[in-house]
Formats: sequence, structure tokens, C-alpha cells
Amino acid sequence: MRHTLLPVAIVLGCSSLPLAASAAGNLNMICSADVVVCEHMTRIFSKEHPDIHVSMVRLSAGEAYARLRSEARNPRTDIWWAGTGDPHMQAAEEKLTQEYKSPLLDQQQDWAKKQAEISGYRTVGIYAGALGWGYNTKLLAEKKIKPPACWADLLNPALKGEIQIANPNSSGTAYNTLATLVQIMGEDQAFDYLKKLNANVSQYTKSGSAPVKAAARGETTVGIVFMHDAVAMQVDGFPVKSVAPCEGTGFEIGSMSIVKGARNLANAKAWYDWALSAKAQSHMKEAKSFQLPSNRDAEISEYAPRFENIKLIDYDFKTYGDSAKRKALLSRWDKEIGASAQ
Ligand code: S7P
Repeated sequence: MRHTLLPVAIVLGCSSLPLAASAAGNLNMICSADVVVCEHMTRIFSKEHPDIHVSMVRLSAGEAYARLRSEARNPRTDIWWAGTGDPHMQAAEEKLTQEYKSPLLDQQQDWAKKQAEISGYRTVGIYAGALGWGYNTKLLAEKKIKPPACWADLLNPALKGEIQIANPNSSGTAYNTLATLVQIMGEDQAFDYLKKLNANVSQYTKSGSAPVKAAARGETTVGIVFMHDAVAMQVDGFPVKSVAPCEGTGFEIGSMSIVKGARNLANAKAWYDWALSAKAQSHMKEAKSFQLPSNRDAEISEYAPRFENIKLIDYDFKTYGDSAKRKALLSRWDKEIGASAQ
């Protein structure tokens, strides 16, 4: 392995900014977006930084957070890119990640900067996306089920065994769903709702986007996911319709964090600065990743569900990104929902 620090030219939106110099060597990354975009972005970065060898592993956000906790004394991971913001906030609170103020921070949307500010600059927003679900239009029509437009509609007995959602312990999407329902309904009512919903759920998957992929293949009728993940199936040609719940819904701020004690810190910063650039973020849509980018100059896909068309709640990232809150909600979920789902 080479250890010499070699400055490389980084082509970003604004070349006059004092960007982190990247070093030759390795970069160990956890990616918590869809594996297709993880591989796509890794490939592009590697082409632009041929002296940095990126080892990427795809983990759901809850699993990634658990991995960082288990590596705390001996970090193997340098950077955690993408995945819902709540567990990034929890990692920040536990100081598993380190402060970094990228020179590109000013180019980001306010919601991305706010994520950085409230975490003490230990994480930053890189994209945003609203929560909802996707359903298989053919199956629904065949089964003569009324299309679910509201959270309340998912309790329709006609949907018994027809819904998939991920497990909030492993999946950032499912934790975001749990936190969203608690914010819309209040905690006790949200758990009542989830108990009723449980009767219609056939499977709690590990990964957050798996339910809508199953709906696309006709293995289930409804998948509770981020709307952009349902849109990706639609764009792939599957009979899937994405829904923004009528009562209102939560959203994610997909985030990025540098691990505390990262062995390849210069390379982690090189990825971080690159990933905040308009140019890098404009590549996401090529992998059918239709979130709203954080860089104000990044291209937004025509397929991206736009926030102005969705009834959004004022999601409280500080409260639901708190470790104690996460622990309490997940242990209640395990007891009241997970245990009866086994
Ligand atoms: O596919 C993109 C995306 O939806 O993947 C993440 C999603 O939550 C899946 O991860 P989990 O398995 O942790 O639920 C999102 O951050 C992202 O927008």
C-alpha cells in the first residue's frame, strides 16, 4: 500500500475552493442507498480518482449504524455515504463520526446545512425524499381493492397479507416510517395503528426498498417505501404507482458522515467534497435514484417526487435522531409488533 500524499486535481462545481487534498491509497465506505447507485457513484469517483481504491459495502442504515458502533474502538470504515439521516444523527450524537466542514457546504440547500448544524457538523444532508408507498396497479385491479391513498386505507381488511414494509431495526426507511407515524398520530395511537397494520403485513424485510421491488414483481401488492423508490420501479416499466399519503407524511434527509478515527481521512474528505458537488449529485439519476439533491446547482430528475406537491410534516430530525429515542421506539416496536410478527 502506498502512503505518500499525492495531491490530485478534483473537478468540482467551483474549482477555486480549497478542497480536501486526496491521498493515494484506500477508502473504506459503507453505502446505505440502493446498491445500484452505490456501485454507480463508486465507479464514477474511482474514474476521477484513479489513485484511490474504494472498497464499498452496502448496508441498510440501521445496520450501518450498528456496524459503526461495533467498530468504535477500532474503526475500519472511513466514510458512511447515504441512507436516512436519523441513524447518521444518532451516530453523530454518540461521537462515532467526526466534525468536518466542507468548503462546499455553502452550495447546499438549507435543509442539508441544518442537518450539519444540529449534529455539530458530524453529518450533512446529501439528498431528500418523501415517504409513501408503491402499489402494483395490476394486482390491485385484479383483486378489486380500492387504491390506498391515505395511511388509514392501509388498514383495509381487503389488504390482509398484501403489504410489505421493512423492519425498523435494520432499515432506515422503516425507522423513518415509525417516527413519521408517531409524529402524525402521537406515540400510543401510532403503535395501535401499527398493530392493526401488522394484520395486513406479510413480511418485514431487512432493506427499506425491498417491499416495492417485491410489489413490482407481483410478489406483494403494496410496499411502504420512499416515494422515489416506487417511482424507480415505474420508470423501470413495472406496473407500480407511487402514493403520497393524504394525511401527510414524513421525509428523509439522506446523509453522509466521516467516521471518527478514519484511517484514510484525506480520502474520506475527498469523497465527501466530491459527493457534495453538483456534478457528482447530477449522476445519481443515471442509476434511477430520484431523490432531491442537496446541492442547489445539481440537476433534478424529471421523475423526482417534488416536495411542493406533497403534504409534508415538519419532521423533527433532532428528536427522532436522538439515540435514546431510537432505542425506546425500537424496543417498543420489538415488543408490540416484531414479537407477534415472528
Ligand atoms: O434507494 C434509495 C434510498 O431510498 O435508499 C435508502 C433507503 O432508506 C433504503 O435503505 P434502508 O434499507 O436503510 O431502508 C434511502 O436513504 C434512499 O433514498
